[in-house]
Amino acid sequence: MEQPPTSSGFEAAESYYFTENPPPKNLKSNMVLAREFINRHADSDRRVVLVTSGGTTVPLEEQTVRYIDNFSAGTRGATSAEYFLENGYAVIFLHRQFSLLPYSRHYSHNTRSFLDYMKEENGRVVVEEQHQEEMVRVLGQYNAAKNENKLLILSFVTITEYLWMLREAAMLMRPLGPNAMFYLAAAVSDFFVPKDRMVEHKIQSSEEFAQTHMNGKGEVQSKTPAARTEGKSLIIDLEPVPKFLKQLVDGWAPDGMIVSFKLETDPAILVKKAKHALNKYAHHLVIGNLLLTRKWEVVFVSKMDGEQWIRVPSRRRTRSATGIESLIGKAASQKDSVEEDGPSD
Ligand code: 9Z3
Repeated sequence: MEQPPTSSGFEAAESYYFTENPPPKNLKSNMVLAREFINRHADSDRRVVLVTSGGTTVPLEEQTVRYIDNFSAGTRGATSAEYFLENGYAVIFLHRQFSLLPYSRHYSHNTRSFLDYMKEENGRVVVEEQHQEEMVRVLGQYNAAKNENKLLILSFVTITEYLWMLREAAMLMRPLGPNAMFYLAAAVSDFFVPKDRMVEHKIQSSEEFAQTHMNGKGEVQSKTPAARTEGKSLIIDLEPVPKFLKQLVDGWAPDGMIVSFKLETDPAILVKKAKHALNKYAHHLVIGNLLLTRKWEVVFVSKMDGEQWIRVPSRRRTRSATGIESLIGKAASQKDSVEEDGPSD
C-alpha cells in the first residue's frame, strides 16, 4: 500500500522548492494589499475566502517564448467568487492573468466583443436596450463588492508564481482562524521545469544555431536542461511539482476550511482519486469533476458526508451553463458553517 509522505518529507520538499524557485517580483506589493484586506475583514469578523482560478503555466525557457499550459478558462473560479460575494464573504481572487474575472466575465472571453453591447446615441455611448436589465444587475453587484472593499484581485501566470502567492496569502490569513476558506479551483500543473534546469534563451530548432546551455545568471548549465533539442526532436523531461496541499492543511492554514478540486477525464477513477486526496491531505472537502461534464455535475467527497453528487437539472444543461457554481458554493458554505460549529465526528 502507498505510504503518505511524512510531514517532514513534505516540509523538506517545500523548503527546497521555495529556495530553488524564486518569488515573483510583485509578491511583496501584492502581499501588502492582501494584508490590508485581510486585517480589515478580520476586524469586522467577516469570512474571507481565497478563490484560486485558471490554469498555471510551465515555462520552458527563462526568457519565456514557449510554455506548457492547460485548458482552464477560470469559469469555475470567477463564477464561484460571485456566489461567495453575494453570500457575505470577502473574496481574494487569485487568478491566472487574463482569465475570467468575477462580473466582467459576463461580457468577456466570448465571440462577442464588449463593444457589441454598446451603441452610440447623440454622441454618447450607451448600452443596447436588450442588455440594460442584466447589465444594471451585474454592475450593481460589482460596484457593491468594490465599494465595500470585498473583492481583492491578484494574478499569477506560472506554477511557481501561483505557489508563492498561495503560500504567502495563506499565511497572512492564519489570524482569521475558522473564518478563512480556501477554494482551490485553479488547475495546478503536476509537472514543471525547475529553475536550475531551465535554459535562458529560446530553444533552437536547428542544430546550426544550438547554443551552449546557459542559465539566467550567465553561467554554463551544470545540469541537463529539462527542455532541449536532440537531433530534430524537442525533448521535455519535467519534474514533479511537490504536493503542497499537505503543507497548506498542516502548516500554512491549519484552522482554515480547505476545499480542493480534483479533475479527471476517466469516470472510472474520479471518486477513487478524490477519496485518495482526502485521505492523503486530511482536509475538509474534495470536489471531483470530469472535464466533459464539469459544467453540470460534481461529486463532493468529505469525511463527514462520504460521497455526494450535485447536479444541475437536465433541462438547464447547456454548453454555457454556469448554474452549478451556485449549487457548489451553497453546499460548500453550508459545510463551512458546520465546521465552525464543530464537525460531528
Ligand atoms: C478543477 O477541477 C476545476 O473545477 C476546473 C474548472 C479547472 C475543471 P474552468 O476553469 O474549469 O471552469 O474551465 N480544478 C482542478 C484543481 C487541481 O488542479 N487540483 C490539484 C490536484 O488535484 C491540486 S488542488 O492535484
